[in-house]
Amino acid sequence: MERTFLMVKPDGVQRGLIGEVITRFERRGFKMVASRFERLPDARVMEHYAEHVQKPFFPGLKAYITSGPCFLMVWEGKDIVKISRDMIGATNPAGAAPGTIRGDYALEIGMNVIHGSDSVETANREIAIHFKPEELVSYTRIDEQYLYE
Ligand code: IDP
Ligand code: MG
Repeated sequence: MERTFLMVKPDGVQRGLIGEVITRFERRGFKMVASRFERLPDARVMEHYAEHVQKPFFPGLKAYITSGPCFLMVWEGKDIVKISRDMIGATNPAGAAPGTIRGDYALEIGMNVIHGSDSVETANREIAIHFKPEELVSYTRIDEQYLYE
């Protein structure tokens, strides 16, 4: 079953949106398999955002993402990488559709509430950056027989 890395960013934590984010993914039928609440250490920020370190917005992004604690999660379910990106919405909340997390709760590209992996390959890379294999919990949710045909 496919897995992805999701993270409520410091603005989402400070604005009390952890529960809202979890609720949306739980109700869709996805299953949380790992979580951690922490302030990201610099080394992991560089690794996580390796593709962006040379970009002009990176200093601001690094200051933002380390400005407070984040809520890190691994979730599992059918097609979760694509579906979670659709649920999160466009990177710039100004263009994010209503009904998406960014479209409902954010206004600015530099304060967009949540991170979600953009491909299965990225998901596997990001999960490995933030979690040890033994931190991922395998279990069956009791409603799976009514989620999957
Ligand atoms: P994504 O989060 O939708 O995958 P990416 O392009 O991977 O978007 O960018 C990672 C994060 O970097 C964004 O979520 C946002 O927080 C920040 N970011 C991206 N582009 C900009 C920008 O032009 N200005 C400020 N922050 C940006
Ligand atoms: Mg990205």
